[in-house]
Formats: sequence, structure tokens, C-alpha cells
Amino acid sequence: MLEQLNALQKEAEESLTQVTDLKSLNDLRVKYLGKKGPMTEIMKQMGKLSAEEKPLVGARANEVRTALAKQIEAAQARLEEEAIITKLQEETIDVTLPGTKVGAGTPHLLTQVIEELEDLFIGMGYRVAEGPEVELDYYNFEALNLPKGHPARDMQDSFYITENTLLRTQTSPVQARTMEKHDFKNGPIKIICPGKVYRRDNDDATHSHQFTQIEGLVVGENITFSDLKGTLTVLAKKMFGDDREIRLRPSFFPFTEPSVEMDISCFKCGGSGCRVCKGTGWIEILGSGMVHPNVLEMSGIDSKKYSGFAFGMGPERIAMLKYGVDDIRHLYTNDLRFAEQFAAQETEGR
Ligand code: 2U9
Repeated sequence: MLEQLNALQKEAEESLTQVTDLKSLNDLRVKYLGKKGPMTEIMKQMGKLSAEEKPLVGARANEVRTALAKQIEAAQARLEEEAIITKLQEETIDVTLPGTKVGAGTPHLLTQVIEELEDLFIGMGYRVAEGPEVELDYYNFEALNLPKGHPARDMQDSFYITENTLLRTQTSPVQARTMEKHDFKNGPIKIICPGKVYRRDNDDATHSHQFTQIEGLVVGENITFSDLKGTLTVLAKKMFGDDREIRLRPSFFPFTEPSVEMDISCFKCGGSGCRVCKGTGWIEILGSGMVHPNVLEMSGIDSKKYSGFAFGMGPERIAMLKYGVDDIRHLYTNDLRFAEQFAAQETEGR
């Protein structure tokens, strides 16, 4: 029986040296030390031994059992540690590897132009004002000296929603609403109003049923045409270069009197004539004028005490001129090949 125990120990120890995973180790434990294993069998057979043999075999059996249990425990510790090391190795992250680049977006060209204009006017003490795109006929037309039946209403075919509401055709209703609420105890009105406007137009290279506008309004005591001229000169130079000169041509808008259109000397050829200025040396940029007394009075402002100027321009036109864009639809179709060309133009500090 002693020989049997020796052979058993030898066999078990050999098997233990070959075990490489925890599952097989557990199988070995069950096989050699389990209830149905050879050790239990040997113990059962001990009854048949003589009184001298019994303690010898018993002691040896305990020795083998303890030795095997110890070795199994050691193997388990070793395999568990190996498993942890393998897991850690699998999960190792090389923090020195370059990261996956996420393509960062860039503000849309129109946004860039609008933000540049906003910054310029904020720098001159203006506030940015916004208002609803679905507007009352009253603020879009009537308060701007365009009563029902006025011929100038035909100039702008509009998207009406009900008899009295429409998609605004200009951002001027924002100014009308501001004037109505304003208290001159808080100083003059100095606002610019950027936003989307809508006109019933067929889309083509130069027209869009939805486009953007930036309008400006200054109303206070002693605001004169000189103030308007000075403001427009600053705008022209800041947007198109210090060498720009401006030229004002008489025009007509129902909400301003007198009204003018502003041209700038061509930023491409400096005035000698080129493709950009169509050989004239001048480029039309915006419309403006002194706020019509009727418009002031409609908003409850005393036109004898207060005066003001207003101007309006199209960011699309400015973007197209400045960056040589030949089709307005490029600004709306979100083609990345177009958008990405303006990634580097991002306004500083925003
Ligand atoms: C109030 C009073 C006066 C805003 C003005 C223009 C002249 C003008 C167009 C230029 C091209 C719009 O983008 S465009 O289509 N605008 O020429 N806008 S004066 O005058 C106002 C506005 C509000 C209360």
C-alpha cells in the first residue's frame, strides 16, 4: 500500500507540472483528493491492514495528501497570478501612441462674416438685437412706412402665413420693435440686427428664397448724416482694407429719407477696373439713410427731438465678393469641399 501511495504521489506530481490552466488544476484536485479518488479508496482499504502497518500507512497517506494539497495550492496561486499578468498585458495601453484625430468643424463662411461684422459694431458700442422670423405684417411693413397697398410692398414678394403674419422679408421689424420699447433715459439706440429673412424668389446663382441680412440702427439726439458717413467709412475700411474709399449714391427706401447706396473702391484693383468691379472701379456694398420721420413717429419717437440713421447689407454678397464665390447656393448646400476652404478664416478670439 505504501508503494501504491508512492506511485500515486509521483503520478499526481507529474500531472501537476503539466497543468497550465485553473480548470485543469481543479480537475486534478478532484481526481486525486476528491471523495471518489484513489486516496479515499486507500483509506477504505486500511481496515484490512495489520496493527503494525496501519499507523505507518496512515501517516504516509496523510503526508501524501498534505503534500499534494500544498502543491495544488501553490499551482493555483501561480496560475492565478499568470492569469492576472496575461489580462494586464492584453489591456496594456500605449499612451505614447498618437490619438485618433477627430475632424473639428469650423464656423460656416456666412457665420464668420456675420461674426466679423458683429465684432466690428460691438467695438463701436452697438448691441446685437434679435427678433422673430415669423413676424406680424405690422412690424414687417406698416411700422416701416409701408402701409397696405403701398407699391413698394410688391418689390418684396413675401411668404404669408395668415393675413397678418408672414416670414419676415427683412430684419427691420427687429429695429421697429426695439424703437417701440426704448426709453431714451437709457441713452441712444445703437443696435445691429443679424438674421435670416425670406422672399418668394426662384433660387439661382444670385437669388435664394432664404438669405441673411445685417441691419443697423442708431437713434438719438443730434444724430446726423455725418455720423452715418463716418460709420460707413469705418465699416468699409475694417471689412475691406484701410485703403478703401467710399462713394454714396442717392437712392430710395420707404423707411429712410434721404436714402443712399454705398459703393467702396474695388479691393481687387484699387479702382482702376477689373472683373470683380466689372470695370467700374466701384463695388456696391449696402443701402442706408436717415430714418424717415414717419418711421420714428410710428414707434412713438418724437421726430423733432430725435433723429437717426439706418443701414442694411447682405452677408452673402459680402462673403461672395470677399472670397470670390460665384454661386450663392454654395453657401447653403453644405458641401464640405466648399466649407473646408474657409477653415483657416476663423474669426480670432471667438
Ligand atoms: C428701421 C428704419 C430703417 C434699414 C435699411 C437698407 C437701407 C438696405 C438692403 C441691402 C441689401 C437689404 O440685404 S439687403 O437685401 N437694405 O438697402 N436697409 S436702410 O433701414 C431701416 C431699418 C429699420 C426701423
